[in-house]
Amino acid sequence: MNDGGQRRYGPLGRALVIIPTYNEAENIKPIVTRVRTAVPDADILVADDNSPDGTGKIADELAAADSQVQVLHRQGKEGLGAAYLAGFRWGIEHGYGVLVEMDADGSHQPEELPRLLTALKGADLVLGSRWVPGGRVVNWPKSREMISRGGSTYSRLLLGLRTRDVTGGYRAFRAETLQGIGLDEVASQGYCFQVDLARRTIDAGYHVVEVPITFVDREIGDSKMSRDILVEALWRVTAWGVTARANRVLGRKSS
Ligand SMILES: Nc1nc2c(ncn2[C@@H]2O[C@H](COP(=O)(O)OP(=O)(O)OP(=O)(O)O)[C@@H](O)[C@H]2O)c(=O)[nH]1
Ligand SMILES: [Mg+2]
Repeated sequence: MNDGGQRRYGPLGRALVIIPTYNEAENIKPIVTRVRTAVPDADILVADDNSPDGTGKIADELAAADSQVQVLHRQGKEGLGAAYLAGFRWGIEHGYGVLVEMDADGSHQPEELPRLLTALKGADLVLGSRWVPGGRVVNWPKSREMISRGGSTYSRLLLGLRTRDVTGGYRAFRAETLQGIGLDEVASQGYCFQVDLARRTIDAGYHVVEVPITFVDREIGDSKMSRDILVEALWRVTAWGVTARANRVLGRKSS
């Protein structure tokens, strides 16, 4: 992570809040309403993976009533990472300067987004962070907190990152940052998608800033966290760490 140094940052441009959804029928309307109230200038893209509970249809109704809400319908459940990649591409094609990641379940509070966007004026990527002073989690079972903290610590140590919260999914990217980190090569799907984007951004020398957030556990709907997602995260992070070390020993630049 560099410190931003003397760099000058260009104006932010229009912001697109990307909300991936899979079976979030009860959550989608409240979250869209909250985002529209908290950041009236930002547009919203719901990226729905053909949710069986009809989330996509509700999103269509919200879009029909509000020109600042759009829906990207995808064929079927392909994971959070694939939904974000499709959302990023859509946003970049449509000329947005800022791409925001936000869960649909209320864990990421839209009311905190103005603080993230203000920090992005002097950064390439802003991470909403639970593990910096001022950040916290509310109503999270101890087991989930342990997994998340452990995942962040393991990733940080193995990948040599100084960032505290590398697994969180409340983030604001400048479009140029996403264009500069090789999105076409990102294959991670679940939880480790966030680690993957963070490490690529940091390794590419971009300036990353953490802003404390209060993360609230979902109250409605089912978690998509699964054993498969955790296993994917563990093996991918381990493989990246081992490859980077091997490349260092062999004197090659890590990819
Ligand atoms: N489009 C799409 N969205 C997904 C998929 N998996 C999860 N999501 C969405 O991604 C966001 C994060 O998923 P969550 O299930 O909340 O995952 P989590 O925050 O790790 O787990 P909990 O908060 O404990 O439920 C939510 O908005 C989900 O609806 C998927 O395969 N496709
Ligand atoms: Mg969640």
